[in-house]
Amino acid sequence: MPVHCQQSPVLVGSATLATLGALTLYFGEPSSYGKHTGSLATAAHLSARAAWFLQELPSFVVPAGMLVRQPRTLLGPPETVLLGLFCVHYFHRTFVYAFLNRGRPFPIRLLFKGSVFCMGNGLLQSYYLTYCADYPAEWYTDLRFILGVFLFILGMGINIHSDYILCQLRKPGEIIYKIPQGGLFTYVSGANFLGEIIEWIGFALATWSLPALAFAFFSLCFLGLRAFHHHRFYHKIFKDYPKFRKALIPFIF
Ligand code: NDX
Repeated sequence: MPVHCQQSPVLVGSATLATLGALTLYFGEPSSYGKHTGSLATAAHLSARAAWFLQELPSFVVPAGMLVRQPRTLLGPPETVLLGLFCVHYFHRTFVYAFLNRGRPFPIRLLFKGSVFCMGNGLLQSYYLTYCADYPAEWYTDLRFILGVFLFILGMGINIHSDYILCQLRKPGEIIYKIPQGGLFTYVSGANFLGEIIEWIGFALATWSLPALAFAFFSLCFLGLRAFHHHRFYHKIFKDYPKFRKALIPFIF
């Protein structure tokens, strides 16, 4: 049976994402995984690799499932290409990043919440692009699409490079923290987060859609706050932490 675009789930989903972003900022507490994990003795947890794989998997499976049902042409309509970009990000996050990760064990309670979040967001973005978006053929030459895709690719490059630097800091089995060096870490403590924020702002521009704007806003709130907490953590534990380095935005903040 053909599915038709329903505006209300799109509006409710986007408003929920934006509200979660605003609540994250309002409470101002870091999510308690990684550097901000509480006592590992009291909470049930899973290895970081398994946790990131399981948590991010729905963000790939849901849109990829919708993508394979689209008609296959060399360069499909813009909505298919944009959904493809979303899948590329989450393919890397699920099948590559998760297995490079040498992080501390991840609390199962947060893993469950993270999976629900990834499922909801994957469904929202792919539902919108599959059933609601209707771009004209000229969208490929529209400045919003061109600049948005450029920012998406730039942000993804920064994010992957920075995450790779972080994942290489430890030898297998180590759980200590070191000062990240190189790439955008020269300028900011949250280089990987800055890359991801640029990526989703680019995606919002290229799709010109409410769900993508809401996700960019959520990422800005969640990752911006996380960058701020990481920066504070580094200053607390490293007396020789580079003074010049900012939290998220080079030279500014
Ligand atoms: N996952 C997005 N909130 C999150 C999981 C948790 O993809 O209920 C948001 C995502 C979820 C969260 C997700 C949504 C909100 C939730 C939350 C749980 C509770 C919360 C559901 C879904 C919630 C309310 C109440 C509002 C509803 O040991 P370690 O882990 O610290 O090791 C780290 C290592 N490392 C170092 N090693 C040595 N020396 C150092 N100095 C090191 N610094 C770091 O590097 C890790 O192994 C690795 C990376 O660590 P870190 O802390 O820099 O990044 P991390 O936060 O783990 O993110 C990893 C990547 C990164 O590229 C980031 O941009 C992306 O994932 N990400 C992460 C979170 C959300 C997100 C993207 C997005 O919103 N777009």
